[in-house]
Amino acid sequence: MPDNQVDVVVVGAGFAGLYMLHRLRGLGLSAVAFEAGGDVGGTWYWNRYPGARCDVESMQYSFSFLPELQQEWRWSELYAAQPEILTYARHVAERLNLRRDIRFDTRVTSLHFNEAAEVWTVRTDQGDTVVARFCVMATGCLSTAKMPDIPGVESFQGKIYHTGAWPHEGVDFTGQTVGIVGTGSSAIQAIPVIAQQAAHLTVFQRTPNYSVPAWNRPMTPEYEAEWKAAYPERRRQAKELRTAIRLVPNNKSALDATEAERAQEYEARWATGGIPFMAAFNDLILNQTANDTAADFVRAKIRSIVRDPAVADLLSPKDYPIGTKRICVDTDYFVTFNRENVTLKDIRSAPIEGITPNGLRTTDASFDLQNIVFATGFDAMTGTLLAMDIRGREGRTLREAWADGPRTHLGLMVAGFPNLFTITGPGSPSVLSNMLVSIEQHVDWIADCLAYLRAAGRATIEATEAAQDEWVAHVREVGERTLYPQANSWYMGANVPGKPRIFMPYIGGFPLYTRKIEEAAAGGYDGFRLI
Ligand code: N01
Repeated sequence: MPDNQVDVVVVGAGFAGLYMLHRLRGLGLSAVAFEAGGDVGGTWYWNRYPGARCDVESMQYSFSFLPELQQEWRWSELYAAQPEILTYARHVAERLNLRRDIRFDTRVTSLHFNEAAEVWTVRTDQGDTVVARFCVMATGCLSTAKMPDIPGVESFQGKIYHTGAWPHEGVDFTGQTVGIVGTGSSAIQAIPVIAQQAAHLTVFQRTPNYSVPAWNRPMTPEYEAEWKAAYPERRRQAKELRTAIRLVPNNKSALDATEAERAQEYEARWATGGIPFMAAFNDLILNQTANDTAADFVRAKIRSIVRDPAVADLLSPKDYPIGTKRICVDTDYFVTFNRENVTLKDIRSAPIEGITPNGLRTTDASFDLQNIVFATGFDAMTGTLLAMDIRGREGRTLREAWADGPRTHLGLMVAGFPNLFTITGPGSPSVLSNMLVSIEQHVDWIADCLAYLRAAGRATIEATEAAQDEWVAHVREVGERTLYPQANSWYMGANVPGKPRIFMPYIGGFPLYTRKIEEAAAGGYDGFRLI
């Protein structure tokens, strides 16, 4: 093929892009991946803030497709820190010899479908123009960092950082004053570490978050051996659960338990820590009264850890159900507020007015700061896709197609955009699941689909409008049966002004979703038009 023609363009070289490239090679298809970063790793390339680590256990937050890889690789901690996960991604790229097909420091700017030739023309900010039959968007769900629009930023004489685009050389806050804006998962990990370094840390909090301890610890040889001996079985068990994370669910309603039983269950889960806390009962995200019991438990824990009752009260979420914003998992978060050098500032009652040359001003006070860290999150799930000029049939843009919120069929394809696939797209379990499991699932589905098209002599595949309408309605209906829509979360697009307020991921659970996408494929790609 000429240099500028490939079978498949992959956008992104995080875990999704890496595995996609590997599968494409196996199919004998030519492919090139474009990656905006200077190396592989995606999320783990950009999010280098102090304390960054995964909150899914490493034995599970890892690829399963290569049995030798999962046997050989050794994680040093229960929850690996960012540098180790990045090293793992690099190892995968090298072991599978993937780098030769990746163009780094290259951002895709546009993808246009040519209806006559049935190909995509892909352009990049480095001047590349590549023609491909298929495009796979391996662009991640949390890859467009969101800086709030605060007046005066340009006047600030100190340093400004965003957790999602942290300097590679690291930052030394020793002896300095630091302000951090935001109290989501990123901030909750960064705050305890920055507090140990900085002379003084001020935390600007708009909405408090529920957080459960990680109890992170070094990996023991016994725990590692136990997992490795049973890997295939444990991976299979994980896929039978809603989140595709292997944990022990309790199939009982919180309301069928006595107060003492509830207390015992929550205490036990607090003591083991992490995301499994939300599996304490089967109705925590479905029933407000059930949810209140878990929320009350966490609020009581906050009161028991934080010495100043006024600070504890401020740190206690009150106006949304637990778990409806992503549950946070921390190491020493609440106890950090007992430190002399940490101040919590409530910016719900006194919002930030502006950044000044020397710091930050709220409606009721001024703060002298040498550094401001924005831990303000991402334009999640759609931001990265919509930042590119994607045009399908009749020149229709993805922006137009998604003007009222993202619309996909099965989170895998968009009607009107033939041969363009999304990995962990909106409308799939994605961010509600173990991302590595969902990534492998989508990559395998797409690879199998491409093999099918070739065998069947078809040039294009496209979601039908009718199937997409039905799927979008189903995703919405299932979402509305839960408590999720009650929170101003990034799941709902609520953190980006003007973004349609829609619950974007699919909450039907990994097993049900698996059944649906497998049935579609087995039925000759039901809900898709093959030409
Ligand atoms: O972002 P967030 P994140 N003025 O959107 C506040 C994954 N993750 O980077 O809630 C003032 O959750 C905002 O306040 P509010 C995980 O899925 C995983 O922390 O909108 N404040 C909120 O407190 C996670 O959910 C891991 O009122 C503003 C914070 O900034 C997702 O990434 C680690 C503001 C943003 O929280 C995103 O997490 C890290 C403004 N203008 C992240 N705008 C692990 O695996 C926003 N905020 C452990």
